[in-house]
Amino acid sequence: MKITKLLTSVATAGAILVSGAVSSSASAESTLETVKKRGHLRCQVGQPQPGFYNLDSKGNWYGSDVSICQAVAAAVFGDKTKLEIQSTTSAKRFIALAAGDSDMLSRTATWTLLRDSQLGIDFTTVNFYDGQGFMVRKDSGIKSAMDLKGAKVCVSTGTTTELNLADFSRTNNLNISPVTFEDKNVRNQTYVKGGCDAMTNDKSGLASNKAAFANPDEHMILPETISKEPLAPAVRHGDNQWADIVRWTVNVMIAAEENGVTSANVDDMRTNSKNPSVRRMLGAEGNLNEGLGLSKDWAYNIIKQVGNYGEVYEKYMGDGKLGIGIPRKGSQNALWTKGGLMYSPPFR
Ligand SMILES: N[C@@H](CCC(=O)N[C@@H](CS)C(=O)NCC(=O)O)C(=O)O
Repeated sequence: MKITKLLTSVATAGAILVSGAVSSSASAESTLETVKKRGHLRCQVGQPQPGFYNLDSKGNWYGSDVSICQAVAAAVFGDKTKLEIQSTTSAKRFIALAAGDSDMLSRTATWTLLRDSQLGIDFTTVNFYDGQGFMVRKDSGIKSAMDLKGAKVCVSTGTTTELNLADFSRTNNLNISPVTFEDKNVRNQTYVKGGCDAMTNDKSGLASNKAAFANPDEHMILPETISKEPLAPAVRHGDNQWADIVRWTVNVMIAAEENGVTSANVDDMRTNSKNPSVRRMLGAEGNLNEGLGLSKDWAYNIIKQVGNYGEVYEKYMGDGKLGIGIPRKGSQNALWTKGGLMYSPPFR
């Protein structure tokens, strides 16, 4: 009988209340079995915002983090639409995942030691390297984060953002007053209406928030990056096979880009590629699918239905019609072959 911690209250990285314990036996149904029986994947994202997770006029979700949800559904069911998206605030996300409301979380969550080891969840692999920044109104005259002495700064609660802001203020003797919000829409409105001198968030989040403002040109993101925010999909602690499925789904998207496999050419690649690694990944040879408990065409389905990492980045994070214009070239989110940090372990 294995004992796992059940968390009833989580204050991101502050006080963690661990109440009692629940037992789970080795014979308990695996997440993969539960998901298959249910007939769809439950995937948690954040409150709608451009780039990561957003809603179209028909109520359909799209975005880079939504694409990871779709990719896991494609891997498990061969159908990216076998998916229920759940939208949760930053403050509630980890409790909801640990409690079993969703099968995975794909929503701008920073991988930290405390979250990985004390909240009943596990991070899989980084799908976006970010860092925290500040946004101000252009007419404020503020040009640097060091100008924020005594400033009121709008920030979401239950985030690393809130904690980093306190560290930054203390380290630099800035005496910043945080103004905290659970609902990011109220946070944004308060900032836009002048209730705060600045707003802080992951820089990609700031670009996303700014893109959704009525007058984005009136705002600017300050040059400083005050933290490391490796954003990674997470799963509930204790089911290694399920963690492998989510981790290798992201790896497929990265490896596909590295090897020039796209949603447009994946059929041709599966039949004609001479690259052994690509052949193994696409199930044309070998049995790499078996340990994951997935069919031979799991990776093919991900790429065919969702696309590789670069395709998804361009569409939602880059200069695509729905994108939020975050340059990838020269950034940490470029492939390792182009000087970035996006790197998949080998398909063998
Ligand atoms: N990466 C940070 C920030 C989390 C976060 O989701 N921040 C932004 C998104 S970039 C936000 O506006 N969150 C509100 C929401 O989506 O509900 C963390 O993991 O704590």
